[in-house]
Amino acid sequence: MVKSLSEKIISNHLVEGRDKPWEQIGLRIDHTLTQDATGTIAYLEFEAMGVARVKTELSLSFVDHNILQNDFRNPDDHKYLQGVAAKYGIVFSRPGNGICHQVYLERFARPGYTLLGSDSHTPTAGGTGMLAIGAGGLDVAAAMAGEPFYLERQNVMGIKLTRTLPPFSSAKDVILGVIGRLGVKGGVNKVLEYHGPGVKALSVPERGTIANMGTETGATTSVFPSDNVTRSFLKAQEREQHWIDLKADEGFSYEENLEVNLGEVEPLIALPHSPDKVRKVSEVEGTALDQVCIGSCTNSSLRDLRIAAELLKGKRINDGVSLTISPGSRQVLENLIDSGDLLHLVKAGARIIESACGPCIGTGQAPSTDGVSLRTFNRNFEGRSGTQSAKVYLGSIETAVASAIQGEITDPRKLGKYPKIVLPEKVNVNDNMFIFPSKTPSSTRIVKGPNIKPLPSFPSMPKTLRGEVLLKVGDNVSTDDILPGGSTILPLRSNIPEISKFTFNYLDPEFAQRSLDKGGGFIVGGENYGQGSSREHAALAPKFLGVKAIIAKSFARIHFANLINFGIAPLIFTKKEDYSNLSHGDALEMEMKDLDTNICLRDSTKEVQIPVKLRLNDRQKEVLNAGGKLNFIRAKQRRR
Ligand code: MIC
Ligand code: SF4
Repeated sequence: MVKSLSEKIISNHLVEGRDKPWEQIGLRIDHTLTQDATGTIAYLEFEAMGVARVKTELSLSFVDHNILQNDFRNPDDHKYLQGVAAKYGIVFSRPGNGICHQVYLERFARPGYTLLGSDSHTPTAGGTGMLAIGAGGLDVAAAMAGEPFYLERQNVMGIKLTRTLPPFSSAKDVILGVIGRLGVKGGVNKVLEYHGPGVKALSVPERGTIANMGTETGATTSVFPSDNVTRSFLKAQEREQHWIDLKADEGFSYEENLEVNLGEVEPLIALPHSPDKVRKVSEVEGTALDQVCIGSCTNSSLRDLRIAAELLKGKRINDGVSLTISPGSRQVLENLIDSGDLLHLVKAGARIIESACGPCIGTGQAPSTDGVSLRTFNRNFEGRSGTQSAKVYLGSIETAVASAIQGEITDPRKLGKYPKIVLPEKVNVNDNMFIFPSKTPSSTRIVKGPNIKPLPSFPSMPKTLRGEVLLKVGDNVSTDDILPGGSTILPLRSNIPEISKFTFNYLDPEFAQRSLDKGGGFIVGGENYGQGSSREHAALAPKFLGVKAIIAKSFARIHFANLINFGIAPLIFTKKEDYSNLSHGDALEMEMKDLDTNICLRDSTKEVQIPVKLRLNDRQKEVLNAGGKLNFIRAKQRRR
């Protein structure tokens, strides 16, 4: 039977469920990764599982998000993570070593393997032909403890690439085009599988850019074949032995198809405040800019920064613009130093910042009031930059450089001749910033600073849910809306009671107190509720405040799983029109006894009954009934 590339990897890792079609399947996870902003909670959860050593082939813990050290809280988290890594057999990537996805791609990604990461951009590694999926920290902790990762039925969408990119169009424009076509929820429960003759014209970092931002369609993952380009990339990283040849079988026909003629790709840009508001750069040319930021896990590879350096060589950025550059990894930085490219960037006026997430998650470099910022990043949700009134555009390296020089959004094709860069056959590899697990784990001391609070515990699901509608929101509410990032809130990621106070901080600053005062209640959402980040805090904090169920038109995949993992019922309107029948303050009641699919929600304020659905499989029901996955796993261990 002919198979797609992702199905081949699935078959090799299937521990539960049938091979095809993909129904509920359990997958063996080879590698896991965490980052510090989701990692502290994930490791507290892992510790609570009582496992002596990780059971994966390789687990990694990165520090790249909360690297500002304004007080003791972030460095305390780093220390805790380092201790956990040493004790439980996890490789620790020190702060300053780079962004998890970029570093992982360079040093660890392996064609044919599975990776589960507590960050939504984990699919970046799909650029090397592996099945890399983002999930909540608890699912990653469970994978480290040897549990399978469960996945719903997925559709495999084939994206055929033909021809080659013209000068000044790049991988970022390819994926912006795909996001523009699919929208921010067009990829939910899909695997985007790239194929066709155009694939070979893209380097692995360019494939990484495309796979990275597939997340913005809501897709579960994106995957590229592993070919000779992959082989050269791994060889340059001194890892040729990890290469295998991997592609979909000849004659495989995808359930859905999309085609991108690379030869026709033009420079594209996403307008504020959503990655799918995609236009041609030429349509918004002339928009004045205050800031240009180059970096993030989407666009900060050696390829990207060498292009930026070549284009900025001998030029000076515009007086009205601040240009920041954060290299994706220390390896990228070292190679830029070695090739002399860093000098061109510095001389042109770029502010070089640490190899980390930085401005992407709003830790530093917030734009000015009403500031307009063009970023090579992947998300531009309102307020994410740290400035509520800022307008953030997303574009390619080429567009960012042309715009930084001109001080306004500029079509990069105006820069003249496209530089030809040749990536080194062998890069400078330096693994000094990794700390490998202790050989004497029993002597490792785990230090928990005062901001690291124990995980709250929650009771099992009651038979009846009662309460008020605490908040009603519209479509595409992101996890940044539910639990924002930024340098004030991020240091509280290890402290659930404190971080909970910031739930819906910008949309409804009174939400947290109201929820506590009313003993919890319900949230009503539109389509794609919980899009964006994998942060389980967006489920954990509402749970802590007493939220019992979310009633929405549809959910984003990772957030849906996180809600179940923390014992919040994710209910879907049976008839979408009923969304307008529920109002803030309505008193609701529903029976959860058997966790049936069809549930009747009684609104005693309006005296109406609204049918809703709880679409869960048996395992998810058990988890929800137990009051969350941690209770469920603990109970399972007690039975063993
Ligand atoms: C993001 O890009 O939103 C983050 C910050 O990397 C998140 C993880 C987090 O909130 O810690 C993600 O994408 O999962
Ligand atoms: Fe970090 Fe931004 Fe990538 Fe998230 S999207 S991992 S914050 S660089």
